[in-house]
Amino acid sequence: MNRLFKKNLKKCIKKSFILFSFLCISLTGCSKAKVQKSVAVFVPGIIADSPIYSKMVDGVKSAAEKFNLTKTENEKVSVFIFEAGTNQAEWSSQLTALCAEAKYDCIISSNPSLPELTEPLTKQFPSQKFILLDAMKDGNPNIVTVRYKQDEAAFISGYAAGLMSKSKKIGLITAQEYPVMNEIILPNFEKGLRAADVYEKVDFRIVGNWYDAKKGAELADAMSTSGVDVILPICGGASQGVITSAKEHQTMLCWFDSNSYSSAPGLVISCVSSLQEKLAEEMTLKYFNDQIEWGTFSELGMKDGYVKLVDDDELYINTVPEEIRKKINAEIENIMKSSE
Ligand code: RBF
Repeated sequence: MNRLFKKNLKKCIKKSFILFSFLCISLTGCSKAKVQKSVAVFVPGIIADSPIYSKMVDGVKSAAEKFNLTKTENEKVSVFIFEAGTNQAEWSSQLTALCAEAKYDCIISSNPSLPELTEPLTKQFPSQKFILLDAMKDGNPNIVTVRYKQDEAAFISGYAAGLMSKSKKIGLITAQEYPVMNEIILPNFEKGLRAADVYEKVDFRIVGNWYDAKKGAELADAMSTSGVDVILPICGGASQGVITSAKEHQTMLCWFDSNSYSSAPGLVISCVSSLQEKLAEEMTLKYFNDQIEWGTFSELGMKDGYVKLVDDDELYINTVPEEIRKKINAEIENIMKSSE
């Protein structure tokens, strides 16, 4: 009886030991996964010729490099870049596949269509987090969004275009129609024109995609031939065609997202840049340091320093007369004051 008891006790201890070891392994496994954060950057389009995307990628990479500097091998974070391409019909399934891999704790992306694509995924994959830039969505505890005050960028671009135009005919070439374009960028561009006493309707044309430079050039050619002398292109890679056409017709250009004065020296009259690289780096570092306020939405503009007219470039100073630059600066100051 005593021997049987001892034998059972031994068996029991052995089983408990195995169970205990298993628990230890799983717990260290879990805590290791928690320490080593891994993010994926989902580029909804192609990086080339879309500064809003290249800046996002650079910002996230830079955040990981900075974070890893002070970390041990076990704590280092990793970044995976996924360039989804221009077929928007595929983005949803590509995102689902990224979530299903369960390799990336957080997916970082940028453009206003992302909240709609990612919301359903937060139900399907409840631990998946999303940082979405240039987008708006609040109230979902798995998503944080930040967007730029595109109304300010569009207003200043329109104001500069209106002051510089001689024909008082202005064009806007967009890749596609989307709510931020139709409800914010176009109306505020027109508002800027009116502030410069230009009342003619904007010649608004659509490429149909974010890459067709030939179509971009055709639309810009047609505009210039009809008397338009300033064009704002917001069409990603298709803008390259707009630049070629502008050089041919000596048409002036306004620019969004980045400093592009050198792409057509003497013709680019304004570059209103968004500080997407800085924002991407800051948000990614916040994520690595567990400081994100999930479920929130914020909007950043000129006053916050995230939307900026590049006014210290020699090409800007040489192309836009001083009196016009002063008027533009005065409007920027008004914007800063009114957002206090
Ligand atoms: N902007 C780009 O520069 N390149 C793109 O490929 C691009 N793709 C977009 C796709 C969709 C569905 C939407 C709604 C916007 C896209 N944008 C793109 C526009 C971008 O979000 C932003 O409005 C502009 O870059 C102006 O700041």
